[in-house]
Amino acid sequence: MKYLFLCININWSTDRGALLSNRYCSFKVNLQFVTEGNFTASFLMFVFVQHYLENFYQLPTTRYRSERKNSANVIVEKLKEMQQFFGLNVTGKPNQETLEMMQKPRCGVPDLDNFMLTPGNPKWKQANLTYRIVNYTPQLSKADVDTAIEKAFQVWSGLKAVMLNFAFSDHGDNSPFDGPNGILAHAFQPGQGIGGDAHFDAEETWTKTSKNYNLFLVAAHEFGHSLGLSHSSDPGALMYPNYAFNEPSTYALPQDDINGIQALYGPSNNPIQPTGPSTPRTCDPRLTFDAVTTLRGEMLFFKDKFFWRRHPQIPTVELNFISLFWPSLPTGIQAAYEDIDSDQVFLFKGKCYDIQQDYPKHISNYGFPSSVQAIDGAVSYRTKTYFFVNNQFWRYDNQRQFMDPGYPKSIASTFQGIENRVDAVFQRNSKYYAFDLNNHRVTRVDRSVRWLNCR
Ligand SMILES: [Ca+2]
Ligand SMILES: [Ca+2]
Ligand SMILES: [Zn+2]
Ligand SMILES: [Zn+2]
Repeated sequence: MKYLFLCININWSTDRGALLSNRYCSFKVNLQFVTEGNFTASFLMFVFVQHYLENFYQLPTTRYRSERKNSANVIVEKLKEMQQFFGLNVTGKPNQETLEMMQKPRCGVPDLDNFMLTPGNPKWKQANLTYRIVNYTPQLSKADVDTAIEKAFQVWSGLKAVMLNFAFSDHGDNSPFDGPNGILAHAFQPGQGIGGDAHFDAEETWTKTSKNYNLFLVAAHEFGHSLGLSHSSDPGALMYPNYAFNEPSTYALPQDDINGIQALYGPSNNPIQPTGPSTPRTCDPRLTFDAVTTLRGEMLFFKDKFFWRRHPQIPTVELNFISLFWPSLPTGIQAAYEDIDSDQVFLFKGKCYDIQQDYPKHISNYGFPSSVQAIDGAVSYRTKTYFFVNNQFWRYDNQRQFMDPGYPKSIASTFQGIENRVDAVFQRNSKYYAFDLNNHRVTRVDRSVRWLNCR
């Protein structure tokens, strides 16, 4: 497998991306990335940050603020803990990336630190796990709630525990909810009384779809706490504190959570140990990308159900679920390019792409013969779009909306040193970058993970 990065003249801009999504195939997505709005270095921001750290990082609460001697120092230290947990640049300052992270909807259970298990590792000893739904949300039918909770329960199947209560209410446990968004739910670690119970903010909109917030996904997360797990800093884990949508019908418990639960309750009795999807490691030198594109000055690197987002002004390259920004986009995007003139991003999967919001289109619209099953990589450069398919490439004229005559040509004949298939292509600056990932060797410039700011 080879990477080819064709890189030419991109204008860095601070503009935030706008893309629009679709089912299957390919997609033009229109999405407003979360911004910090008017959260400048103001009093409001200070209160917001303080509140977050009190809730999730054990910053002493308001009551004791007067007793806080070096309270500024305490806040800096707690901020650093939070930044460390989320893999952000550890500055101790409430910079843009930190504020964005703090504004994401999440679980109400504190993050403490990187330990997978709740301190003291409380767990259940009983053999039969049962639960009771104490009350229901008016936003979903009783049957839908039952189904979501049952399915969430089964995510962790094969375990032992005790009677757990699921409640949608405000509920007198000294952890009040906060209205729509923010904290979605919380749960208690194994123990007497309230131990293992899970509570859901009744003011959220609960759904069984990709719309915020999918009850099954939140319940499955809370149930992990009920069993004794605490938060994981793996952004692909179910026990990651922030909410992210994942398709419920195909949901499989991620490996990080399997490791966590097995550390607590031991391996499965099944001769074949369960395995789950792993999160790609950002600086793994063997990392390959499914597709790469620029987007209004940012760069997006797609891999399975994840993507990295590289912003010119933000030193940390953020790994996210694709679904976090585009809930209806499929995983495994195969190619992507930005057409700067029309300010659109086109994404490809199999024989499909889409430039409208509603229906995916067929790649034959570009003039590909029916023998082309999928696009390996695509990039737009000076009114032309180059499509890479196996060892050949096509050139499409964006203005005439026609495939240029004389194509396909062999990749090797034009792009010397790139003889095999291309994984992903993008453009930037006036340079040409090539990576031979088959031999783990760079043919020009640098390793691919350099794009993720790895050393
Ligand atoms: Ca809430
Ligand atoms: Ca590809
Ligand atoms: Zn949680
Ligand atoms: Zn509660």
